[in-house]
Amino acid sequence: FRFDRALARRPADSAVDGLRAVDRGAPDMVRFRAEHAAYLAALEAAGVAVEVLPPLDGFPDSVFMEDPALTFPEGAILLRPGAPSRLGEAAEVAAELRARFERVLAMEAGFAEGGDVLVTPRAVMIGLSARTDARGAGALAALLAELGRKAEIVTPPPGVLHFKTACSLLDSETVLATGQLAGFFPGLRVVLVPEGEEAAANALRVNDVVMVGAAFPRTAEALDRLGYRVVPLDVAETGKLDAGLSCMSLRW
Ligand code: CIR
Repeated sequence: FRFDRALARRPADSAVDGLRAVDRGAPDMVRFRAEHAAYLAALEAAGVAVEVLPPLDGFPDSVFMEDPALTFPEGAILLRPGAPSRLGEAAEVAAELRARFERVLAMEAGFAEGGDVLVTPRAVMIGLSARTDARGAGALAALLAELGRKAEIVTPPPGVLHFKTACSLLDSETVLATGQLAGFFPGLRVVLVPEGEEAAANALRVNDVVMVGAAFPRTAEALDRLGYRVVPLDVAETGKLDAGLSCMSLRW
């Protein structure tokens, strides 16, 4: 969770057509852009140098940079998003990563999205989902091994979009998770999000702060009591596209 750099992409006007499991209306683009800008400012305030790429109108979900690639200080991996409308996002980010990393590996089989990948000190956890299949998870595990990272493939219960929709890393020993993932993290301390605030589990630890959705005061209070420095961020419009705080940047 220590990061020096991040890469983000401005929301395209086409984000109103972004994928969502339940249609609660299109995001209001003025507010969505404001949420995105506040998020980038919070990353900068946390000590991260953020580079922002121009919007890609042909890819409504391309603001969610986390899904088509993985980044580590030692190299990057181009993924194969399982949503057909998002598969082409990997090619769009390829040159950007090659300009910033000496090693850029690329998946060639199956499907995997970055939202299904939780980096913990013990292993890089890959959750199977409607977007990440067993073949893709296996291919990704092999690429992670090339970067010297151990992978662990897990099968979360169905119903959440991505593994990290329901969990996030709080520090090297602690994970924030919904009750349904309580048993998934042997060797780590698990802080459960309060009932009714399940969406708060997509928090984002960056350097000394934990960014949490502003609509989740009980989660913020619980984390504050545990000694974390909480930065609440409005993600109301972002949430209409089933996305949260981890989704909007690649970090390394
Ligand atoms: C999608 O369905 O792909 C986007 N609307 C949301 C992606 C959220 N990304 C993430 O959780 N990593």
